[in-house]
Amino acid sequence: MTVIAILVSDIHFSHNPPIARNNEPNWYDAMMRQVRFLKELQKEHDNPPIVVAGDVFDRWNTPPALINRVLAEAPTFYAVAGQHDLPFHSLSEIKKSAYWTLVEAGKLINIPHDKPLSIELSTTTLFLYGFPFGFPLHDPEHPISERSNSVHIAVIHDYCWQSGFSYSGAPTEKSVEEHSQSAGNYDILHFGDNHKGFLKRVNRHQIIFNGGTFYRRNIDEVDYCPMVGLVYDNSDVKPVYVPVNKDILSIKVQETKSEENVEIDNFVNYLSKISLNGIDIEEAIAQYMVMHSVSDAVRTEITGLLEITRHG
Ligand SMILES: [Mn+2]
Repeated sequence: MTVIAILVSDIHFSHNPPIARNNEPNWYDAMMRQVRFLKELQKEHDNPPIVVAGDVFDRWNTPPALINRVLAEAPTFYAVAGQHDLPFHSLSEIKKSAYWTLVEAGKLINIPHDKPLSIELSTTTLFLYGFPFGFPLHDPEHPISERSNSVHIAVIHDYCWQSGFSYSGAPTEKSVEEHSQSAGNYDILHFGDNHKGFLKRVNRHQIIFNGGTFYRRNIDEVDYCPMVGLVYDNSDVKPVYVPVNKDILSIKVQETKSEENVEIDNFVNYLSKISLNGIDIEEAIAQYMVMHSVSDAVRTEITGLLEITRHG
């Protein structure tokens, strides 16, 4: 059997580390460890396409520093946009996004939502059907009649509910069964959005692969092992667990603020509240220093600054 695709969900490349990953010496390097794993996995299986079911970036306006790192180190991949990739969750704004920078650079091939994208592979033809955030899943317009030598995957960014793999209060009407009923024609439904990954077989011939988060971002994921899915040419899917033994997961210890920081915070807060119309700023500051017990160091600093502005 030949591997014809690697399925990945919810990468959420982010400039800042999530709080639980705050003690990583270098968050970009930590992210790139798993990118390297993905590249090696791809090479091992003779370079099948990598397919991402949305939320490539954590924010649509990711800074160039991270975009450049992704451009330099990530393999080329296929994807649909998740809500995190889109300005104001709006697909019509997609061309303003970091996601689209990758498209323009040829790093990311956007799977269209109006027609399937076909990829000729040595043993089969792979068809990808795009359902980015906000586009409800449905069966293909032209029924898939000839099943031999082709594998059909719907790539969807929408919540897929499954008992035991959902947060409490998650929309249960978007269950595996509901999704499968509205799109029973595809061989595989590849979901993004629900960060708890699972793989489920329904109706004998269809596989639901909800990849889950690619990185461990929360402290409650301490026992979670991220996975990707290997798709075989008989349309079977097998999970591969991502090595995370080098991850540093920790609860951020809130640093106690030094007394001076608290004073400055209070002062800035005070200044932001007073209306400067008709009030002499110097007078307002002097009043503040009388009313509050401002330390000598801060008083000297402020008086010094006022002196400078006066002689401007
Ligand atoms: Mn997500």
